[in-house]
Amino acid sequence: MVSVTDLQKEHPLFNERHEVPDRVSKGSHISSMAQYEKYYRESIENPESFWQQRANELLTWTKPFTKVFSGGFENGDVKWFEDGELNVSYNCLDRHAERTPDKVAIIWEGDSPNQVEHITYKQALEQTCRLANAMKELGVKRGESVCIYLPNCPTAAYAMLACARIGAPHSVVFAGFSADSLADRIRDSKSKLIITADQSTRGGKVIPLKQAVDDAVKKSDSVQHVLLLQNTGGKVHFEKGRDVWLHEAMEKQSTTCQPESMNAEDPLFYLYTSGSTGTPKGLVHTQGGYLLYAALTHLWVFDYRENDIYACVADVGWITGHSYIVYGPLCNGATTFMFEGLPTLPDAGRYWDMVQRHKITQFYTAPTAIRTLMKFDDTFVKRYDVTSLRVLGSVGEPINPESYNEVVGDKKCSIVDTYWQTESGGHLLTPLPGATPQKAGSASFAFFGIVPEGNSVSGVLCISKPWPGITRTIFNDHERYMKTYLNVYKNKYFTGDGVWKDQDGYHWITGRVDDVINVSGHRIGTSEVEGALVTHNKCAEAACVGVPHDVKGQAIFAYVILKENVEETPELLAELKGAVRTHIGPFATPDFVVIAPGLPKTRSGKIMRRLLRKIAAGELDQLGDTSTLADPHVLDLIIEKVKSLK
Ligand code: 6R9
Repeated sequence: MVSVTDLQKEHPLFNERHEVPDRVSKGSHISSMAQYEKYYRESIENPESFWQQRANELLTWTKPFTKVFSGGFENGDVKWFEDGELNVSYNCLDRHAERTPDKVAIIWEGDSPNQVEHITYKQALEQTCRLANAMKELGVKRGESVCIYLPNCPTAAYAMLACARIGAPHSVVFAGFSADSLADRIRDSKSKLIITADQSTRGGKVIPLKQAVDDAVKKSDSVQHVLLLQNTGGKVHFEKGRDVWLHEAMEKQSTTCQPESMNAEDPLFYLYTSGSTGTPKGLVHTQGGYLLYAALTHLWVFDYRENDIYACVADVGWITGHSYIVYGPLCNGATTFMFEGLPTLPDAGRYWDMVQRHKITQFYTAPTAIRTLMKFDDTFVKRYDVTSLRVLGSVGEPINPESYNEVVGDKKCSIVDTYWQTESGGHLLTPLPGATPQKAGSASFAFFGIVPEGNSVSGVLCISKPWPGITRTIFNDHERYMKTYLNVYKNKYFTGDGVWKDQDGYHWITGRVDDVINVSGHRIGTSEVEGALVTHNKCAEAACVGVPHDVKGQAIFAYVILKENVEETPELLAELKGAVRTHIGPFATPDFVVIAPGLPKTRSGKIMRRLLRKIAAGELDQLGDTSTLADPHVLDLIIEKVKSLK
């Protein structure tokens, strides 16, 4: 087990703190540790008054709530503002369009730096209303889910907000998922409508979204209509009666649409995520608590101020895009930047070119993108003027922020290493840019209302009090919700991550303690990849583990057992990788596929992944206890095989 001393060795900067730059602290929402501590205490000792005040300051309610909080972890019946009503799209659009109609709500950049759009609050509201009306005409009713499978473009934001406007929970599926994964999600959420595009282009490559939808619809029986965005203009199959061009459907609609008054606890969206076992889970987030949590964390963690240009370069298909491209920033009336291209195109200076051109003040990305860029030379940053930046945010994996801060921030920015999950709706552990002295590699302290508890024996991270943004259930499977999150440790929410707290109270995340692999910040369940591999008719069994990777954080290492009399060939290895691409999507493709002579199993037949992980990482001196193996000889054969490949 990792000890604090090991960690100290691993992080030579464990005890070194970087003070907050004055230019960031001055005028910030939370500008000292004393202020953080005061508010934090209040949020824990008196949560009702803390959240009541924020809910009234940040949100506009159609019916005010009288009750702040009820329920708990014991029965998994957490409720926030349960008798309040509001409309999320009203909060994100109308009230800003009334006050500042011409303020830019969304800046979008496509694959090429020449593709730039500025969309004002007034325009965003009108487009959202037209789309909401079009969805109603196609028969979508309050409470019925809509699947969104779109590139990272303004239409995706309109689609989410249009769903929110009419009270239809959306299920956004990342456009990098394959037709099979899309079909699984449609089947589970029973969506009647899918909003998609003909194609998208990324790095000049065409991605056939409509084709994937056509294939997915064949495997699911709920879909009645497909609303189709003409994006590239490429030729696609068009099924009369089912498919409808989005521009035609929107053109004839009114630019106003009455927002539904929704109960705070009604579902706002489902978002599917991988766990250690079974099929992806449709996590349910609510209208009131989720929106408040996304808005408050956006405001304070990025220290958002009125004239900032805030950028999060994630994709709306992930929770980061939901909370920190769309809901948090728009609820706060911010200008939010959306990026559909690649960080390395036309060259590795793309992000910093965008920062210079748009005068971006907060920049939020995943460490993997920073690591990729740091492989290139500094001049890709240095040739641009990035002095508009105040806050550099990071999410998805631990980051060593040295290079991010020194090269990009020139030590004049604060780094916020934000630790959180799809389940949490927003940040759980994070520095506050104007207040928290940085320790490189630590997500530092709890956000307001969050009570982290490291179990001192195993070092797992649990949270002991409900917060407004927590997922309320797994769609259609509350039992699984209880089992996965709330019944693991009594009366606590279990994150699935390991953690250590140092003598100064800083938290250090040590990674997943379950069979979830984190590739470039994307969560992938080992069981899903294994399931995809065994669909190949020559694969008998598979076991996947994560191995450390310089750029991606972790890479997938797959051990495959072939059926009898099947020979290993380079073509077969390529086909096995292809099976994962087809069943999940290209981002889940294993970096290594090794045909193994067997798998190390206990006498009760459980695969000992711990051993497979050590072998994959080349840590043969750390195999530890192997006495429970049914056939210890298998281990030598696997080691021999892996060695022969290196
Ligand atoms: C927002 C998001 C969640 C998992 C989480 C943890 C890892 C996220 C991290 C981090 C270390 C950070 N993770 N942020 N690990 N430091 N700052 O990424 O959601 O896709 O659900 O992944 O990502 O393992 O449990 P999601």
